[in-house]
Amino acid sequence: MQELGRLEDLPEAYRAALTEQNLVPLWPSLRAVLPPGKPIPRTRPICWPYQGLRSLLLQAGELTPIEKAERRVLVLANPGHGLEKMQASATIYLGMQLLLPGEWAPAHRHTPNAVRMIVEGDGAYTTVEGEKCPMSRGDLILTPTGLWHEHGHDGDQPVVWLDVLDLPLVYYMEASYVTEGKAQTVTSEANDQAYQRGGVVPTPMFNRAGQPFPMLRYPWVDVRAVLEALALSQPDIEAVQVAYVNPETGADCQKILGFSALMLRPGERLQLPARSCAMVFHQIEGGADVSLEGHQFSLAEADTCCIPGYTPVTLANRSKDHAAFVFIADDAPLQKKLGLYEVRT
Ligand code: GTQ
Repeated sequence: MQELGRLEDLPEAYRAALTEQNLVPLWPSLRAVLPPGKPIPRTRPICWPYQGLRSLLLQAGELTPIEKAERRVLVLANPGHGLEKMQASATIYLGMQLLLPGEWAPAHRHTPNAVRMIVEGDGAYTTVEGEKCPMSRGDLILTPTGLWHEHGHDGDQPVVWLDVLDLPLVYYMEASYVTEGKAQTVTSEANDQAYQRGGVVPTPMFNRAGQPFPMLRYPWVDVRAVLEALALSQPDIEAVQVAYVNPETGADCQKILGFSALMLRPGERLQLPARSCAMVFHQIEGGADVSLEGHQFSLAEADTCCIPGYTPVTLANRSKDHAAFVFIADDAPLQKKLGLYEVRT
């Protein structure tokens, strides 16, 4: 590839004249913005083990009352982007949130989409647009763009969950903002029972639900049971994986980030081809090794890691006797909508 002229090759006075008129020559930066073959990611492969994080999060519970935090969260920040940017990848934000018994994180709504993957504790709930969604380990709860949400806790132990938001993207688009609100009135319990069984959806008076987010809570007991059944009934399937979708349309459950759950059968090693999207892996149960060029992370329960796009990765269940379960988040839905999605085999 042809080497291009550098900024220093240009006369000082010429450069000053350009700057004066807010102009920039492209050629010194062309290879940086259009690198050959594949992007140069800022996103580094990073692992955030839960145990160390957990003790700091519990300490935050003592240091900062909920009223002073609104959301008591430690952000899983990728140093490749700069910690202060609070992003795991170009589009993905990850945060571990702590709610103590009796605490309440007040209602608000915002433009970024969020999901929560419950990590530990019982008795907490998120109310989304009046729908009360109880939180148990492994449950996925959506709080899509524009929907009111608040968190409460009637149990007696700390509750921790992983927040996954498309905040870095929405912030970059200068489209991120919040509206504060009053406590919501609970109008219904989580609607997950209505979509218990694939292939049928409620049609009250022959009317299909028109709302964009008909299902807000995906209980882990159900997702886990589907994975177990899939592994049993289709032993030759390449990957025992299910996507979290909108049960009315079958499309990804959110527009920007995609979510799935993967079961690694005892002793299984799964090679994933390089895909253009960045990925996050969060261990729900068991232990898995995540290997990519130059890095290996040994995920234990509740550990989280991220990898940049265009990177082949191998996931291996460390146990020969027990299945391992991994929650995966990526930005494939966004990339597909933009026509940027690639799989390189
Ligand atoms: O729980 O609403 O981690 O608004 C970041 C922003 C959690 C939340 C985060 C938020 C929330």
